Amino acid sequence: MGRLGALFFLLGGLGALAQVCEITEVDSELVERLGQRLLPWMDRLSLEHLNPSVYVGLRLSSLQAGAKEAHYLHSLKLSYQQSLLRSASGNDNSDSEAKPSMGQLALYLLALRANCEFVGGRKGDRLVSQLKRFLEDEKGAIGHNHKGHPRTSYYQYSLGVLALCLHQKRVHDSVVGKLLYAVEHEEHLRQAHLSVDSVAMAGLAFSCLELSNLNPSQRDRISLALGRVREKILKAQTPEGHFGNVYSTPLALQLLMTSHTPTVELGAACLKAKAALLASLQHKTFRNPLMISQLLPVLNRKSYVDLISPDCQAPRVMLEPAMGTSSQTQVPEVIHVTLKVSSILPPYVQSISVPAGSSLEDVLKKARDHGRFMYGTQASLSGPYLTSVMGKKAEGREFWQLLRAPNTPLLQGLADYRPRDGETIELRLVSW
Ligand code: B12
Repeated sequence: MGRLGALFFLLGGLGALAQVCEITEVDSELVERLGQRLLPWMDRLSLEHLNPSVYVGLRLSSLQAGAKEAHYLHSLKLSYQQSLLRSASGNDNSDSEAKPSMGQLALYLLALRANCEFVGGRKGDRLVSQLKRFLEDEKGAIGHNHKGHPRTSYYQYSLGVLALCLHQKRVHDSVVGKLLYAVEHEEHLRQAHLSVDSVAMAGLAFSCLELSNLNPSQRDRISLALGRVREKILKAQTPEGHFGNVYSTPLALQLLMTSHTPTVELGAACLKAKAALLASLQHKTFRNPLMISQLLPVLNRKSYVDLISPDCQAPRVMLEPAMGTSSQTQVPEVIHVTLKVSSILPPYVQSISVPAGSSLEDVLKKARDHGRFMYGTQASLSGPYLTSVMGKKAEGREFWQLLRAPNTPLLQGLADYRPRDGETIELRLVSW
């Protein structure tokens, strides 16, 4: 057999072995280092900073944070229940205080399931009714003819359906129907760069519904939609192996792992994606706690669908805080970043000097404190979200997009992206 023949033989063999989407064991040190990055975030216990996704990610991982983890759930319960129930009862005078959104309420319900709890009692029932109401409102916003859009997004809609399903709460066929329609006519989910995340979240919701059989009259449509989701995700694989981009790959893998229909294509695609993810872990691509929280379950071969019947007794390794690295005494090098805003009149262009390693948020702060630049942000589970620039607020379905000139959308937000010397960053008001 020639060399080429041997290669085909080997690849064929691998393909034949790898049929379902299996994530084989990952170097435990690598996983631990990833988990350690979550620990400092778990000390931030205000409503603005509490992140139910972090709790879910940790509980579905091979790691634990002992008492810190229990305290975190306790703080989540206090803050979320208080603020959600207050807004439900109409006794809410705290307009200035952000209330958890539909998706955040859904993630909170996931966190309860991750601790093997079912929502129950009077307070629990009110949370369930609130989430059902949110979904009904969103269904209304999409409209009978499916021409409208949810006020939040199909991603949050899917999270809502998933959360109720995990708690064995049935939603009306017409609510599931809107999500089915969106996947069947996928242009509704095609929101530029983020279609893979949204499709994967819809798939996780369908996968839960399929297993729980809560909407039996839609069984066949759900199975077909799941097939479409898988197909779409597989088609979105990049030559490096990511599904969509590096940050949508964890959710995509969570979804693919729920598939029990083995195909050679599926197994091979997952092997490639795992290799790509491992390579990015070496490069510390995953620093954002939300992103880490979506990845950790995958590295432990789990998905959100496992929250149907979570294993709360599974042994998990205790996380120890990372050793501090020696502080640098050298004066850091200064870099120059050009900040550009063309969506306003007159356009803004300014070169800003910051220490090397600064985040884009540091650049914006410097431009504001030492010039005429203005911007506003809003806290989110992914970090600070840019909401306004030079007094111009993104409204409705607009957002301030972050780009590296000339035209490359950034894959990270203000707090995480670190510009290089000489780079031009554009802030552009666009519709999604
Ligand atoms: C929907 C969505 C959007 C919508 C949000 C509007 C809306 N009404 O929903 C739009 C299209 C506007 C958007 C924009 C961006 N997004 Co986006 N988005 C998502 C998505 C699919 C779901 C977010 C969500 O609803 N989460 C659930 C709710 C409960 O959590 P939440 O915190 O309350 O949700 C809010 C925030 O997530 C915020 N938001 C959305 N995207 C981003 C990105 C960042 C960095 C921040 C800080 C906040 C933020 O909008 C949500 C609604 O208010 C995620 C996918 C994922 N895997 O998480 C990507 C995702 C979070 N987005 C991402 C990115 C990169 C961006 C942009 C920075 C792209 C760009 N180059 O401009 C911008 C944000 C720029 C800014 N102004 O700060 C990445 C983040 C990767 C990372 N390293 O952290 C993700 C993971 C997608 C991906 N695979 O690349 N996004």
